[in-house]
This record gives sequence, structure tokens and C-alpha cells, in this order.
Amino acid sequence: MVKVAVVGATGVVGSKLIEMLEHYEIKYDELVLFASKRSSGKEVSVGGQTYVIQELTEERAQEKFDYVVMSAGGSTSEKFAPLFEESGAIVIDNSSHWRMKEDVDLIVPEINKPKLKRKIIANPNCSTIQSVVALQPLQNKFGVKRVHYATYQSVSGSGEGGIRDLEEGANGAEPTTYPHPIYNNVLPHIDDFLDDGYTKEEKKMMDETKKILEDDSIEVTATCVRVPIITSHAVQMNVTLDKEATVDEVKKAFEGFPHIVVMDNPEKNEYPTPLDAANRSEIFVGRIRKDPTLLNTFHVWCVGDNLLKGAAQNTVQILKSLMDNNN
Ligand code: A2P
Ligand code: 11C
Repeated sequence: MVKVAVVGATGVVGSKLIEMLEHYEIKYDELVLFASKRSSGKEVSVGGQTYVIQELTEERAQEKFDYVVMSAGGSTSEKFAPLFEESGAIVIDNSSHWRMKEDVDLIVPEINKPKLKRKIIANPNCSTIQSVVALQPLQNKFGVKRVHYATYQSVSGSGEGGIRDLEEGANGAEPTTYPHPIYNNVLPHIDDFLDDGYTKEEKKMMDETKKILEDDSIEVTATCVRVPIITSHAVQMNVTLDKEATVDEVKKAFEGFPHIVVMDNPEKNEYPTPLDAANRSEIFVGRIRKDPTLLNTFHVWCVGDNLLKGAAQNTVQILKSLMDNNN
């Protein structure tokens, strides 16, 4: 009897989590869909069956679940993940709250495996996931010494509120999620500012990269930017390798890695764009070229669907591998 819960089932990522449960043919005997009180009673169809959204309460989080996937923000995860954990569930959480805790695994299944010191597993930040998928083959073949990320992130990374600011901004509405209009604009600001002038999103990319690649020696810096598109994040990566390599060798390293597609024929105007990556499970790389200003350094343009590999797909891949290992 396998009991699974989705928390945040009415959200942008939550609805993709439900799609991914179906896509990855996750087997359960009972599925419970939780959201806040506002959505209680709403109906959602999963695999042709109708489910009624339930309000998440402390009491409900103390029921016996086997697996809980959460995408309902940091404060909901902070409060409820430990309750589910204490009741015996393995929790896979999309928020930033647990990621950097020493005893919590931060997992991208192509790269690392859970050690399960605690029964909470964190799903990394979306822009981090696509970036580390692209870095891992370079780390394997050449070693990565340093990376600078410059991101171009879609508004769906901010959930419903970001999409609303873009769509309603087109009709002249004032933004409610962002401090400035995002329609017809670009904001060098994702998440809160820290005392050192970086944003939390930039700090997440810097810290999470080292934790996932299990290499504290990699120097990582980032500038994160919101752009007016709905789906897919793009990351311009400037990567310094430990060893000399040719552009062809770098391309070959990408080609042999699961879930990466090389799309790099500039003579035919072929390079990945957010529209190419939307609704696709893979991470796309292109515009691969040497940076002549730094030794052993390459530019790599990397695009991925932030709601799929960046969030719901990665979460459900983790869930599937846990379930497969339990059989
Ligand atoms: P609700 O739709 O009832 O507000 P998004 O990131 O797209 O805005 O979605 C956030 C998700 O997190 C939604 O499903 C939202 O439910 C859910 N959520 C927010 N607060 C809570 C809470 N306290 N308990 C459970 N779910 C919550
Ligand atoms: C964004 N990357 O695009 C964020 C969304 O830490 O999980 C995910 C925030 C997080 O705004």
C-alpha cells in the first residue's frame, strides 16, 4: 500500500508535478493532493480520475505517507516537511529552505545519489539544475576550475504571480510580484538582495553548484536576470577547465551525457532558445566557443524548461529512483 502526497498541487510547479507522476508512471495506491485552505474542495484530474484538493494542516501532515513531494514555498516546507518526515515519509522538497542543510541531500539524479541522513531530500533551484547538468560532463572529462553564470530566467520561476505580472503588464497593469514592470523589460534582480550586493538567487546558484558537484574548490559567481518570457531559463556559462581542451572535445563530452542535447550549428542559425526547450525533458547547449581572454575557458549557452527538469521532472525522477530502489 503506497501512499503519495503532492503539496502545492494547484501551483505552477504543482500542476507539472502531477503531469510528471503520470509521465513517469509512478505507482501508488493512494494519492492525496494538498494546497492551502483557499483551494480546498477544488477538483483536479489525474490519470482520468478526479481528485479533490485538501487543505494541508498539521494534523494531515501527521498521517502516514510513504512519499511526499512539495512545491508550496519555503515557509510551508519549513513547517510541514519535518512533520511528514516524523510520520515516516520521505519528503522531496522544491523550496530553497532545506537545500544547504548539511544533513539534507541536494539531488540531480544524473549527478548524485541520496545518502538519506534525513528523510528530506531537496530539489535544487531551477537555474542551478540545468547548469550543473551541463557542468557535470565537463567536470568528468576535464575538471571545472571556475564558472561565471549569467542567467535569463522566465517569469514562471516566480509562480502564478510572475506570469500574471507579464500577461497583465501587457495591458498596462501595475506589477504586483516584481518591483518594476517585467513586460517589455528585463530585471537584474531575482529574489531578495543580500548585504554583499548579490541576490539570494545568485547565492543559491553559487552554493548549490558546489554541493551538487561535491567540489568546494570550484569558483562560482553569478548574475541572475528576469526576462519577459513564460517558460524556460537560459544560462550563459563562462567555464574555466582544469585542463586544455578543444571545442570539439567539449562538444563530445556533452554528447555522451544523459539528458543533454547539443544544438550548435551557427552557420544554419541553430542554437537553443527558450521556445526549443519548453516542454522538453532535456537540457540544450549551444554557442560553444573558446574565450580567448582566459586560459582553458569556454562559453556555453544552456537552455532548459525551468518547470520540468528545473523542478517537477527532477523531483519525480528522484521519487522514481527511490521507489525503484525499494522494489
Ligand atoms: P493555493 O493555490 O491554495 O494558494 P505558485 O508557486 O504557483 O504560486 O503555487 C504555490 C502553491 O503552494 C499553490 O498550490 C498554493 O496553494 C500552495 N500553498 C501556498 N501556501 C500553502 C500552505 N500554507 N499550505 C499548503 N499549500 C500552500
Ligand atoms: C526563479 N529560480 O526563477 C527561481 C524559482 O529557490 O526554488 C525557484 C526558487 C527556488 O525565480
